[in-house]
Amino acid sequence: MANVYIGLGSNTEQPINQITRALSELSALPSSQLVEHSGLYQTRPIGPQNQPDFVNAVAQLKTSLSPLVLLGHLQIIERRHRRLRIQKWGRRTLDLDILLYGHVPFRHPRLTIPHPLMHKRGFVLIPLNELKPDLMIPGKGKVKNLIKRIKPGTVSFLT
Ligand code: A4P
Ligand code: MG
Repeated sequence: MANVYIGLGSNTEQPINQITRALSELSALPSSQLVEHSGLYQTRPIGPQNQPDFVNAVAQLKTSLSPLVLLGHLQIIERRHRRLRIQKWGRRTLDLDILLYGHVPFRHPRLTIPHPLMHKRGFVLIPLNELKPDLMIPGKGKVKNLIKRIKPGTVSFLT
């Protein structure tokens, strides 16, 4: 079983609800087990500023699904949440990103792991730090060190 971290984000149509439902859908994935998840955080948008704050969280899974099969399942969940893609980095009902899959990088036209910008983003690092501060992001460093570069006040614990 591979150890996998998934980033969850939502900023429309009752984001807390979207994330809570998505966590329970992750716990029902085949050949997988939801190990734990962070709390929910309210985060300032990165990218276009004319959109609501996001709710973000991170979940840890153990899975025997391959990276691409897992991505397929996550996209089915996104579609179930009536995910629309209107604007790059714009508002969305649900975004599910594969942050890390084991310790190995994975490169494919549809999937890049580690998620390329995760080491710079407070909305990923702060929830991840709650779960695994000593986790190493390959080539970037430990989560607990990377969070020192996050601008204070952009991520706040919700629930
Ligand atoms: N894809 C490649 N690698 C991955 C991966 N590791 N995990 C591909 C998931 N998907 C991956 O994604 C586009 C394509 O990326 C997918 O079809 C998949 O094959 P998308 O979710 O349709 O597009 P997107 O999310 O708009 O683009 P992108 O570049 O993934 O954006 P991010 O990096 O997800 O950023 N601000 C706050 N506060 N909180 C947020 O959650 N999210 C974003 C989106 C911007 N600002 C934010 C937040
Ligand atoms: Mg995405």
